[in-house]
Amino acid sequence: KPAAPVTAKRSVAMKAVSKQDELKIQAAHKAVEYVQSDMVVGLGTGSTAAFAVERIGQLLKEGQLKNIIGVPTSIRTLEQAKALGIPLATLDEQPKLNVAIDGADEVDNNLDVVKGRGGALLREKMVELAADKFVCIVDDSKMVSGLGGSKLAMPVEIVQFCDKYTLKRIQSLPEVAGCEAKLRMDGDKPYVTDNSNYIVDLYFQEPIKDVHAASKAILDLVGVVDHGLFLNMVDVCIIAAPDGVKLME
Ligand code: ABF
Repeated sequence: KPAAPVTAKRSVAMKAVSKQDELKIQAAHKAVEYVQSDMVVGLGTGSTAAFAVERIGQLLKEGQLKNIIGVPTSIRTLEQAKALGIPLATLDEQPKLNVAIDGADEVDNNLDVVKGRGGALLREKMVELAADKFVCIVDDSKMVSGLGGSKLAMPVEIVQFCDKYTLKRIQSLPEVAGCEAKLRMDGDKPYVTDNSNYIVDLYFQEPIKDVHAASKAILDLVGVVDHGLFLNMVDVCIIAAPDGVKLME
């Protein structure tokens, strides 16, 4: 008998679930349909991905999935998956994944996405690039006509050494002209990623004109580790909206 879905009333978190969380749960559960027994699965980070991790844990517990190995994209997700009893590995041990499931901050019509507002962009990109299929899960609030268009942050992970220098170099790139760059803070200290790096958040007034040029120019700067533009990476995007769940491939 198929497992009962985790609904608003039955979320493991057992907290009041908002309408938006309901959509995230729907997208997450649809994505977990791509997971079959004996698969190595990339486990994303963020509130939407957490519902997928929770679902995988539930199906494993109920015996409907067997022999899954999860590759977490952050320490947060590692801890969640561990608590759910999902067997885990690193990319060193499992360099080839069948599927990875993760959320996003912005998705455009080409299925190019911005990720990393949760700070896990580097591990997410490494894990998701190693997967045969990357399934991106979002509610419809994440859809944009051009990346950068939500006016929220596009993150860039940088080394700590001379962070102000690197921030200025990013901000003065013609490929991201007009953006405002801010060092991400955690209280009165810079936010530190799982990889002991800092994050510079870029804020755009208009969508980025050429995301491929921006991606290359940012990555070419020494001192930059990676950025939140995930281009040509998503195989399937599951978008949950009040009128139903849509798939884009
Ligand atoms: C991860 O979580 C990130 O890449 C992205 O920044 C964030 C999305 O979080 P949420 O699902 O909570 O909106 O997928």
